[in-house]
Amino acid sequence: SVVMASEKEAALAAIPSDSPTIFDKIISREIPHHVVYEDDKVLEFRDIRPQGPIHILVIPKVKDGLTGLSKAIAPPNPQRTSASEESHIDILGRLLYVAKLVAKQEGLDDGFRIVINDGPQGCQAVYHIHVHVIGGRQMNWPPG
Ligand code: IU
Repeated sequence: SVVMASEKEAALAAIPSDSPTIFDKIISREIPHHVVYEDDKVLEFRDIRPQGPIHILVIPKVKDGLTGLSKAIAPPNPQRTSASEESHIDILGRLLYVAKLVAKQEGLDDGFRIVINDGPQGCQAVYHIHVHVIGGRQMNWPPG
């Protein structure tokens, strides 16, 4: 695959679709990543391009059409995409709950940042919903 200069470039080049992503290969252990938490529904692993001393991604093991938080289609190549629906409320809540568990596990007692990038303008590069947990340094506002 192409090495992208920045996450923004990767996000703008990504085509939103419901196809399998690299995260499926992380779930199946086809591509090794540093897993920090796993249960029957959720996997958490260290981001390969950490934006802080701690940077963990929280993903559902079964995507179930949940490419991202909202629908995002990139013309002129709109493949089918799905988006969060009421049936996803349980997994959406679980992602935040286990994000908090791992933040505690990582010793982020003074706080941390939770991010969900959504769609091209939100800088989403991988269309398998994921929650970023970033910590270990002072955050700023507004985000870039
Ligand atoms: P985004 O919210 O879709 O932009 O986040 C995708 C993240 O996935 C990004 O922070 C990447 O560094 C990270 N990542 C990864 O950890 N391992 C990979 O093999 C790939 C991306 I590709």
